[in-house]
Amino acid sequence: MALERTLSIIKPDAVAKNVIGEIYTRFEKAGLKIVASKMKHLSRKEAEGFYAVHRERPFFNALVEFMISGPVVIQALEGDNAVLKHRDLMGATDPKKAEKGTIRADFADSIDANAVHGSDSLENAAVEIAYFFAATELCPR
Ligand code: RTP
Ligand code: MG
Repeated sequence: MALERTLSIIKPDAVAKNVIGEIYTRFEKAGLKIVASKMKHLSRKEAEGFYAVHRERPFFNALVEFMISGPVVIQALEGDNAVLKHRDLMGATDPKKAEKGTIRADFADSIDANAVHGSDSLENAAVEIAYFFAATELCPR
């Protein structure tokens, strides 16, 4: 098993629903450690930069508007197979297609307001963690 880190964001809809703790508990119960954490209201520039790979997609503007509609909680998670493990906990992008018991099935309302973000590869995880956290803000245990 490979020890990995991944970037996780609790999106504005889930923060508004007051389920930060419930989502953190799922990470911890799955063996993922929170090694960095911050709450932040993203600027438009920050959200656009974070989702730059989706710039040409039809949903880009809606995605950015949604991500800046309220504060988010951003964390780096560490554990065995953290990238895939976290994606499994999240469930499919569209909550209607997400497996029962996943975060999106339980807390998301739509494909736009879908509760959480998670890095989709180890390579992207490193880039996304560095986008939000300085190396000195990571606290491996
Ligand atoms: P995320 O990046 O947020 O973890 O989500 P994901 O990998 O499951 O999905 P991705 O394809 O990376 O898309 C990023 C976010 O854009 C919104 N989206 N809307 N209307 C649409 O067809 C559509 N497709 C994607 C979702 O909010 C998705 O989380
Ligand atoms: Mg994605």
